[in-house]
Amino acid sequence: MTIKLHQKLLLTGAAGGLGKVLRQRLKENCDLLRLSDVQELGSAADREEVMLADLGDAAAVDGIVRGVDAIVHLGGYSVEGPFEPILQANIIGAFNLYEAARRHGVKRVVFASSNHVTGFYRQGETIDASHPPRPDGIYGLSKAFGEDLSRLYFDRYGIETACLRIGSSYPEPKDRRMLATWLSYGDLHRLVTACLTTPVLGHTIIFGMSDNAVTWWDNRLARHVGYRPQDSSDAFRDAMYASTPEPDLQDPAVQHQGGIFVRTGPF
Ligand code: NAI
Ligand code: 15L
Repeated sequence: MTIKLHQKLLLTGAAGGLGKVLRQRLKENCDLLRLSDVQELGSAADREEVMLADLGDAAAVDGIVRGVDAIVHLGGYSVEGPFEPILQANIIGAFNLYEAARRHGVKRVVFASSNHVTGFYRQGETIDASHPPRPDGIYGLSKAFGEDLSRLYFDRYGIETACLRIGSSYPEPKDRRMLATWLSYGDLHRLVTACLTTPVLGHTIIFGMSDNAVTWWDNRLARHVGYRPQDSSDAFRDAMYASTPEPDLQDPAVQHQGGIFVRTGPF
């Protein structure tokens, strides 16, 4: 993947699990990769810039956005938790980012949303981007805000966004649920690259999953993105079934797509 549509790319959340993965790979997609996080990022390597910023700090966010062509926004509170830090990082942080993008003329954003925007759908249902959000907690709600915010900034200002409803992106699936939700790191990079390079992105919601045999999500409304997963959780299936107990079908975490998130949280 060597298409270079963007000269200067901003990667937020660069110190996180997925940020570290994309830090290496996204250099193929740009001339200069600006890395940002509230945590230490180490020194800048060749074709990198490092700028620390708290997403809740509007002036700091303005600084990291100034001068870039596109943004991959991974930064934020990434699990269920108390309202205040989620408010700062995911809600105020997303607002600060889009306001800065508007001021500085950035035209494309890839936003790490989450499957927890729709976590209260049942595991026996197949949903697509036209299904209404059913957040499974404060975290999912904050990502639903980010999706709506990005739609507003597309409708008013023409800033294109791909909202990636990422399933579970890890080296391999960790439990039975993740056989359906798994997104390999290779497919994560393919997905982000497709969103950065497709000629017309518009405002798109796309589920971030590999080519898993069992799936609850249908990406038919995002074909224009041109994302083709090349990995699959299927190779992990037999070992997963052999090493994990039969699920309790009365457990809400087993019944719903969001898994344990549907019964985790501060309330
Ligand atoms: P992570 O928690 O490892 O990384 C998030 C990064 O955001 C951290 O480095 C953290 O320091 C930074 N951050 C948090 N609050 C911040 C603030 N106020 N200002 C600046 N930076 C801040 O999460 P991970 O797994 O790398 O996920 C990346 C993104 O993808 C997150 O937005 C997460 O919600 C989303 N996502 C990840 C999934 C996964 O399977 N890993 C699944 C669904 C969504
Ligand atoms: C997410 O949104 C979280 O960031 C990640 O930690 C995983 O728990 C993932 O969803 C999932 O649903 O497996």
